[in-house]
Amino acid sequence: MATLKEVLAAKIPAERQRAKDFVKEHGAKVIDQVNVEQVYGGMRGISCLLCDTSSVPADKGLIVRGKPIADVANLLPEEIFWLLLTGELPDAAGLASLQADLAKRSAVPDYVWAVIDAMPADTHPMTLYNTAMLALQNTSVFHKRYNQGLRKDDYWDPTFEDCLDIIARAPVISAGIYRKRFNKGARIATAATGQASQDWAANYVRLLGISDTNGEFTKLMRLYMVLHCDHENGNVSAMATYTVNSALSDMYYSYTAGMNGLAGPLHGLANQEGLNWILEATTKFGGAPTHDQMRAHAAETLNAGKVIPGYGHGVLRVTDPRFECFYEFGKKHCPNDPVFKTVITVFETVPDVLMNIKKIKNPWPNVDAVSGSLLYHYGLTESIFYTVLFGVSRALGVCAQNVWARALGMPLVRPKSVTSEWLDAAVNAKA
Ligand code: AMX
Repeated sequence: MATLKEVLAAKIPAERQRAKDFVKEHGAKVIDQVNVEQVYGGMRGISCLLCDTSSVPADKGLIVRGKPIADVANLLPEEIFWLLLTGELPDAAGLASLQADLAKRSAVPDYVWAVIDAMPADTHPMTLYNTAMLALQNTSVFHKRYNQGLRKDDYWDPTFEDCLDIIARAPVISAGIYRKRFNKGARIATAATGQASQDWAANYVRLLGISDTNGEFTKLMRLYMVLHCDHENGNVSAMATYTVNSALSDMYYSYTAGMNGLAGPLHGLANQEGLNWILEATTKFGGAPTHDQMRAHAAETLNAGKVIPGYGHGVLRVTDPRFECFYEFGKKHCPNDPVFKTVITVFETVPDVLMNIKKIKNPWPNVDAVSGSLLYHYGLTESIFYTVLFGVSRALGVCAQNVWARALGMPLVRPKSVTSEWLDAAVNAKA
């Protein structure tokens, strides 16, 4: 049986050589161009980042290492992490070794809890989560080994070590935050070393302390952790992580940089906002709204100059397949839940409303339009915690991306900015 690290290590030399040869042979070939609109438009659509862990074609949505997300949605998040990193799935022994390794690494030092305890009780869970993660920076293997003198070819190795520590500790930290922030009682102890009988997401459910008598919530959490794992490299959290890591800031600095971006309402916070927007409608109309009431609710939001959370996307131009996976789960397990029923009503009305607004490029739902309703159904009702769950899952993707970035020796990210004056001159020169 080969461990994840051994499988990965075996792949790196060939990939490194391939990248080197590719740049040598094709380095000067033009693959894309930049127009003025893109400079003013968040660099939308410029193909200029390498990411092999996943891709997001506008008409298909998330593809993980060549596999459409719906085809791998029933796998465990640890299997997906293995896939993201190696392009392969683990055998049973490999998976068990990864689960045992994660369990072994999951201890969180006491001082981290003291930091959390010192923060104001009403702090947003994302701030608590990021602070705790950043507080762990002094445990970074990369930081330590870099200071001792590390060859560039070896950067990936301590980055991998930090990534596994982050993934192992993320559920423990976030569950501890959940229990404290929402007065759920004392933190639940992690499994003793060597007793890792549970998978990563099932263990997370146990640590959160949410009752799951029929196992459905655990199924949902496994799915949740898979669906949010990665979304290529151009999104705010992945690109922020990648940019910071390119400066050889270790993964604690890098991952938390990305998570600060995930905390924005146009990105990961949309799952919190999405549920709240639906609950607002049910409160306003005294129950599950009718289609007409939902259209009125949408119009009111838009007229107030706000966005409809969970709808639209920077890249996608179809319904997000991650939405579809959750939607199927809801239809199977909680079709009569009033909040989930409202998600259905929104799906049946809002795209038409948005289609009538010319500037909106994608009227279809993204993952954040539905995820909250399912968590809510199983008793995880504190919507301000939802982005933390997203962040725990996203650790899988950004970790895999940056282990590979260091393995390939990707340099410091440093695009060129231009002044308005320069742009003016460039446009006039073309004219
Ligand atoms: N409701 C209202 N207006 C919307 C909208 C929505 N759901 N989606 C896009 N628009 C507006 C934009 O705000 C923009 O208006 P502006 O020109 O006045 O600023 C205009 O339509 C054009 O936007 P776009 O090109 O279609 O999208 P974008 O690439 O600029 O933005 C996104 C993408 C996701 C930020 C946007 O669709 C949005 O704000 N959606 C709601 C928030 C959301 O669901 N975010 C989660 C995305 C997925 C994720 O990261 N988790």
